[in-house]
Amino acid sequence: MPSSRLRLLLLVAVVRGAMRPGAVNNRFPDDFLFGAASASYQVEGGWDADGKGEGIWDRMFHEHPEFSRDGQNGDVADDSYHLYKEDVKLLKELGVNHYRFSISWPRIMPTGEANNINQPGIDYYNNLINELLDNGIQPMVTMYHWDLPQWLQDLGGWTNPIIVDYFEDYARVLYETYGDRVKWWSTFNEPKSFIMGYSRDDGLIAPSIKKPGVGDYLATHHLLIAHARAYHLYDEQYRAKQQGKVSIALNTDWHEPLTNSTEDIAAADRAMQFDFGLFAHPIFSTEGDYPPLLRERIDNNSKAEGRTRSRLPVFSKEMVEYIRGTYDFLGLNYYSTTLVTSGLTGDNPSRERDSGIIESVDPSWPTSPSSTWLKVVPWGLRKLITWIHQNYNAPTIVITENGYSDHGTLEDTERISYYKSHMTEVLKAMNEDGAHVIGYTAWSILDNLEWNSGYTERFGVCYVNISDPARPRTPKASFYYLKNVFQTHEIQDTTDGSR
Ligand code: GBE
Repeated sequence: MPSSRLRLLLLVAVVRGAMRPGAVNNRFPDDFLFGAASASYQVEGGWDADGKGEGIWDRMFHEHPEFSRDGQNGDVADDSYHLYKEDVKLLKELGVNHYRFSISWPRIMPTGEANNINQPGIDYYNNLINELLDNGIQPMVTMYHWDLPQWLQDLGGWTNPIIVDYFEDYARVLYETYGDRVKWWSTFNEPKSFIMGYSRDDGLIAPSIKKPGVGDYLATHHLLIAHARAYHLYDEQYRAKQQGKVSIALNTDWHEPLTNSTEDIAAADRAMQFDFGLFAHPIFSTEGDYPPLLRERIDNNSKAEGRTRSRLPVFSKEMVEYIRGTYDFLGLNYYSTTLVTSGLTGDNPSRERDSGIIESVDPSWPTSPSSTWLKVVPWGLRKLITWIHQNYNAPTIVITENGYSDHGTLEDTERISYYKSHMTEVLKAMNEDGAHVIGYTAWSILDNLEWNSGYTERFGVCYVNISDPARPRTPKASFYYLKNVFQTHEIQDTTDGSR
């Protein structure tokens, strides 16, 4: 029996809406949306099938096979271009509400230009969408999960302001063609990840442009405008008729101060602003524009480097207003957490150096056996959700990715623990911190091409045998575990994926 003081506190929390009455941390609301995710380059294959154009990842891996840890690339991948009906069968068996997949821009527009449409590419996504709907699954579509048409990259890709027009044309084709059936749109997946294609000094991320502290900010600037264009286009021409939602999927690690010193607390805040605020503040904050802290630091550093203008481009007042508020929900991808202290590291200049932070991990955190970066820190997800809730106007959040990698075992107990502990933290953020989370999407339905890690790092709840040209898929224990949760809306205590 709770003490009367505790009962009073609970009552206050319920009244203030900070808690769902009767909610417990192992049960999701009845209308909560469960799903699974993938991305075009990672699963489709058919890299030049039926008139598809070359994408920047095709170009990079063909020129640099050594950029892949096991020599695998997206030429065939899971062959979902041909096997999509099998994928839908698995998704149905898993019991998802939605399938989050991305459209390959060069598959439907080989050069990226809207006057150059590849009909078989258009048909492929029509078939996939119709197959999903026939099986009671909602398509949740990402417009851009990093596979830019090479033709547009040859013009500078995301560093050329003209890309914004091309992206708007692309978005128009998508709404026009699929918007009658697609009600969930994300413009971009993980800007923080793909802008590294314009900055990393190892060139491992397509298009391998090594311009740290310049190329990445330019790309950021243009993708934010492109996002807003696609949002306003929907608002002005499609929303009334199609009644869907448009947003963006952002990712970050949670950044925890290394110690509770004032300096480390400030450093952790800087890390959050550089990794997340850079993209979130212009769209989700009350004031809009880049975070003032970034404006100040990057402007100062640029001045000290003898530049006449900041490496972080400037939005006009009109543009700040144009971008601000362009969301119907916030898509959030979370995998891991880091510890942060202050210090200078990285290329000079670089976004890393501008941020003035040094990251580490706690050696006691469990690690994925196949990953260099994935430490298992479930509480980081709750802190992240709650931080977003408090800093960006309590947005409606869909967890658009969360998942765990290993070498591909079918008895994937660790993956089950990962899902279980992370879903529990989502519930705590909802029930105890009042965050508005309406959906959770597992990454990934299938083992797939994990970018530079190839198939050495596998995130699927289904195993894919890539030695077999038929690419057979086999559900892992985690598949059955998630199926149970998705069906009952209750987090099961077992870790054996009872079949
Ligand atoms: C997401 O990225 C992606 O949306 C998805 O496509 C991907 O398959 C999935 O998560 C799993 O990774 O030591 O510098 O080489 C840094 C997650 C690389 C964010 C890995 C880039 C995590 C950003 C590692 N990170 N990624 S290192």
